Amino acid sequence: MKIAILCDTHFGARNDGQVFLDYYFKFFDDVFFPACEERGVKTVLHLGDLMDRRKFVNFNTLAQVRERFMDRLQSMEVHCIVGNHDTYFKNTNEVNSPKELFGSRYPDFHIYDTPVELTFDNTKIAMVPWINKGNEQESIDFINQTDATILAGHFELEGYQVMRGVKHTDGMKPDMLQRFDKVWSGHFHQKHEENNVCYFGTAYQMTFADLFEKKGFHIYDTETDEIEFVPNHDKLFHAIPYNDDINVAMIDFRQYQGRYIKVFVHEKKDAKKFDRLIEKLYENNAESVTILENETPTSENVEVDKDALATDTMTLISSYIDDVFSEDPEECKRLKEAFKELFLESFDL
Ligand SMILES: [Mn+2]
Repeated sequence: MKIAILCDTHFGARNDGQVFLDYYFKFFDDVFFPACEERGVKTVLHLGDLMDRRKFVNFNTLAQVRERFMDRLQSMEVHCIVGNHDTYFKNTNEVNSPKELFGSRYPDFHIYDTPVELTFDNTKIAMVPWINKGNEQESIDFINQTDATILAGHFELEGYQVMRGVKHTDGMKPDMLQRFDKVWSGHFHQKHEENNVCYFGTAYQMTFADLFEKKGFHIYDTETDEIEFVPNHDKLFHAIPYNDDINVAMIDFRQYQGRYIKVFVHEKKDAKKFDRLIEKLYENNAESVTILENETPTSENVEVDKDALATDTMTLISSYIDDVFSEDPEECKRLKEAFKELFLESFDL
């Protein structure tokens, strides 16, 4: 049988922005549901972070998620674990938005806030929701004793990429997951794979940092043990490199409607031509246009380069804490943990 895998849908992201929500649903309308129908997929795994906001829900977002996502999934059996964005408290998964919002309304939408083993044909998959202080031991015991060959979760694993080029320096050690044939995870939003661990990434762009990332979703076939990647080519974020050779008349501006654009200017002697380009973008209702002078779009400058700062910033903070609280190692430890948590939260995974 074929099983579709989703994760990190983050409905309601960017302050419940309608542009984002429409763009997310477009993936489901144009890519996800048609691809599932074509392949006869009747089962879906969701690896956490269904909703974006941890504490509240915007009812306009909720109404649309029901109508344009949940209602359409009703012909399928869905197994959803909770992610860090789905839980109200930091130290327990017990109060979580999927259960509160959708729990009893959708009988075939199963929500797990504790670990579970599921069997599809002859394939056993162990599913582990977000690991926090309260359920850490229980989760580890479960991982150590399950005889499932595939482990799926919302893992924060050391050595994997928080953002492209930035490795997470703390968290769970991947060694303890070595014995599984495959480890599948949500949480880190860039699609990447190393050893037996695969982070699927978000199915669509979430920030400008996704400009050069491959987006889409995956379908696992229990018979062949193979994973198919179904690409989503629709982009919310675009880079336009500008120099005076550009032929404005040849550009199809309709693709930029409702989209976020960064124009990277290399050379601009022909001010008229440049103005025409910018005017055309606004005429075609680009959602946002940002002009960057003397720049080339690279994976480094498409977004403020938080990542290069990442390790350095934490090292800096840590050594400051060490200096100031050198007499109180307990306090040092507590502060470092609190800062790290805040820092990671700023990435909004
Ligand atoms: Mn996430």
